[in-house]
Amino acid sequence: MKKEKKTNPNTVKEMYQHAKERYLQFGVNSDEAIKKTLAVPLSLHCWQGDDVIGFEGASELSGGGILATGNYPGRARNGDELRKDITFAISLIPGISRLNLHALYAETGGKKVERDELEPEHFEKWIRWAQEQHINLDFNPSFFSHPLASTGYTLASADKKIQNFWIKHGKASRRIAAAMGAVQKEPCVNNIWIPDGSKDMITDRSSPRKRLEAALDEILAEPVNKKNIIDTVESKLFGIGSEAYVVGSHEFYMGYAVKKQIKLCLDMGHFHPTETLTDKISALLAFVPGLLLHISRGIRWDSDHVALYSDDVRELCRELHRLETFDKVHLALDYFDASINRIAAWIIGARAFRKALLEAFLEPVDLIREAEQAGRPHERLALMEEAKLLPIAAVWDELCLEAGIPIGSDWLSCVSEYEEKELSRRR
Ligand code: RNT
Ligand code: ZN
Repeated sequence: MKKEKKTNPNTVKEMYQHAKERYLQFGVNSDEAIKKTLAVPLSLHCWQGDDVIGFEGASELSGGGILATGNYPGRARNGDELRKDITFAISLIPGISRLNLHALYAETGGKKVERDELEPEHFEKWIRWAQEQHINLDFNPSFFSHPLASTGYTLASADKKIQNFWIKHGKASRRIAAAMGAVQKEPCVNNIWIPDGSKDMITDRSSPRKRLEAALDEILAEPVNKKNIIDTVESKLFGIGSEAYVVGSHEFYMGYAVKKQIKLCLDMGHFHPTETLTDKISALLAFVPGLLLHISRGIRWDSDHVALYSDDVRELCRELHRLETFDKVHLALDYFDASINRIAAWIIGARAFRKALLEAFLEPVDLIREAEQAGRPHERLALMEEAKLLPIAAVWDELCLEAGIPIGSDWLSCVSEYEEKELSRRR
């Protein structure tokens, strides 16, 4: 028998009162934790809505060492559909959302505009939508899915013509990001990630890196109003087709970000499997002005599975809270799964991240620190363990209720309805 599944708000309220008391025993104010959780901005990646295809007329994501697999029906095919989907997804995600755009998502009104000639006007519709929705935008130049990226090298290319094209694209993207930042309340984060690398051994690992450094220097030399844009650079361990060598490795960009005093982007899927971002945050913040974190899930060869309420994400949020560093760290989702309902994929990842944040703000960190400082490591460990089983679920439900978002799995029926009414018509 199928049971009525809708959550009763009165039950949520009642459960929350008990949970609140329980947290108070640990010295934690859960009302405050809810407020803090809702206030942290999370940038949703536009590219989950269409499998990183964009609006240039391509039929699939190509090259760049990244891959979207699956053919779940209902992919957004143009700006209007994508905006509709994102607006809908955001209505089921609690807290402040931003939107992260790629240059591929320019709308040029049917006219072919090369990437090195893109202008803010090609993002007019996005900018207007963002203002209507009271959402801030972030941006990324797109160095993949393009004939001039087919050699596997873009900014690090030895071919001057190719390299120059991408430098111009990098500059154009910064102008676009700065224009977005100028009309919104907060700066636009502009993240540079390039796929450059080699499938097999190469003898000269140095020259491409020198070329990349020079190209980045040139891009960043372009004058823009620093109040409107935050520059970040993203490293990678390996990609499909760049298994043996990646020009923009972690060490490369760490050095570069320190040299230029810009922010560094760390993607959860771009490190060795036993390496986590958690331990890198405080080390890097000693030397760079801030970080952008791409929330993702690596699995085997793929760095881009839907993010979950996983140990990695939970540890990361706890660390951010313990360091009280939300002013320096920007957070964004980055994954693409074309094998499941794409809107659900956004919601699953975003809600998972928010849950992890809530858990972090609910941690009895003062008690744990006290034990640590008093030299009672067994108590520290015990408290960390006890904290895991505190009634976070009741607080999460209350958070959703306060945010006016469906509680528990109630959002699933909204997605089914949207699928039936909207997505199923996209054949
Ligand atoms: C690729 C990087 C990069 C991309 C997006 C599409 O491995 O993670 O951030 O996923 O720019
Ligand atoms: Zn990334």
